[in-house]
Amino acid sequence: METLNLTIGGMSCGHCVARVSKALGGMEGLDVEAVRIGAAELRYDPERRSVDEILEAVRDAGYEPSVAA
Ligand SMILES: [Cu+2]
Repeated sequence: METLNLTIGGMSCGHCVARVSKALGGMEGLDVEAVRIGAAELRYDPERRSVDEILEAVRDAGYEPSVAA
């Protein structure tokens, strides 16, 4: 598993945290370590999941993710 830290624009409250958690929580090959307002800490299996797919899921939930440095 690889670690992936995201910064996520557009999150402002607990509902946003719940939406992002839900969007990511159902994905195979992805473990959600933590979601906070504006950030998420994830672990993913690069053989089953791409970073682009993960970013896409967050975008589909209505937010603006980017990979943290
Ligand atoms: Cu919110």
